Amino acid sequence: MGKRKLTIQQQRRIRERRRDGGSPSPAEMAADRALGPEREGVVITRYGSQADVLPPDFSADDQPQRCHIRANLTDLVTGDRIVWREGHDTGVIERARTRQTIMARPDKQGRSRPVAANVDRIAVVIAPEPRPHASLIDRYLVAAETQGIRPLIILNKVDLLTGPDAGHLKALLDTYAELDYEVLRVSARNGDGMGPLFAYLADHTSVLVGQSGVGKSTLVNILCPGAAATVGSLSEQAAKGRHTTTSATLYAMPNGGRLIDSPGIREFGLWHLDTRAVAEGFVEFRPVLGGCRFRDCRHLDEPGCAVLEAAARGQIQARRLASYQHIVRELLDH
Ligand SMILES: Nc1nc2c(ncn2[C@@H]2O[C@H](COP(=O)(O)OP(=O)(O)O)[C@@H](O)[C@H]2O)c(=O)[nH]1
Ligand SMILES: [Mg+2]
Ligand SMILES: [Zn+2]
Repeated sequence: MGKRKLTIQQQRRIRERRRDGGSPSPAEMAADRALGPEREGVVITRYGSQADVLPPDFSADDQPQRCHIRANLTDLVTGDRIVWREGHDTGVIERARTRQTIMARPDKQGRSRPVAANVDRIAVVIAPEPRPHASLIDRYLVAAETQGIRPLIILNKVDLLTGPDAGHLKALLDTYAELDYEVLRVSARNGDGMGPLFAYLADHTSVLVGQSGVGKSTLVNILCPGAAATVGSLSEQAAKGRHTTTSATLYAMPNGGRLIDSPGIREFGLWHLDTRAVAEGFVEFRPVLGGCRFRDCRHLDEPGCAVLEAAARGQIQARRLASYQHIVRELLDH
């Protein structure tokens, strides 16, 4: 094979990319020759038509390669598995592998925008300060459950746990423990409980969700030594006001775990769900969901509702039912 000739495979690849199916131009052939062989990779961060890429088994010290994204791969996001080819300066992402999961948020027009792919652990972070809203926790739990992911609850800032707040918070967390949610108590400040958290996230791709100020970025920086997530509410507010699309980043934990830090993950919620999916997301509703008199029961005030009856018997916590009804009423209002 001559030095200046493309392999049949390279020619086919170039032809496939061209809308008219014509032969590759000399410039296209030259560009293709400058690229390395196809490799498996993962998207670290997306920047418009480019993305930073690393091999799937990357570690914290590896420098990502900037790659052009082929025009047909419009919705690639952080965490996506891809096939790419190294270049001198800029590489190319050729193909996307099938996703296992996708987390999305609404854009300004209310359309679903993917933000993170292949996440298989979602941790809801709360703290004594800012005070947790139980209904917000429920929202995150439901959003995770509907992805088929059993979420973990992290109580961060246990170093601040004193006085009457401690009892209030314990009662709240007990209600989740009753529902079989794993609850880990940690302090990013003094390192308490970080060992079990590391272990829980090992070999998984995780995201931390939760209110601003609970310590998500601080935790990311401890869990992933190479990360430089911005800590502090001021910078977060500044980022929010800038209206730029803040991009998610995939970081490596030393134990093989991966963590996606996404400023937009706060909006990760329920806006795209129907009432049936929300009810399914309340795990304790599941055993009775088939038992309502009406097949399309929304469990608000319908007669013969098995969920309302279970709540009346004390089988479903009143607070969780109220939370469910609040979410559904909001969805129905849209
Ligand atoms: N006392 C205490 N403060 C913490 C802890 N973790 C984070 N913080 C502080 O909480 C504030 C918000 O943290 P940040 O990571 O930006 O929260 P995020 O908005 O959830 O990303 C910062 O001032 C952190 O220093 C902790 O475990 N204990
Ligand atoms: Mg943050
Ligand atoms: Zn019902």
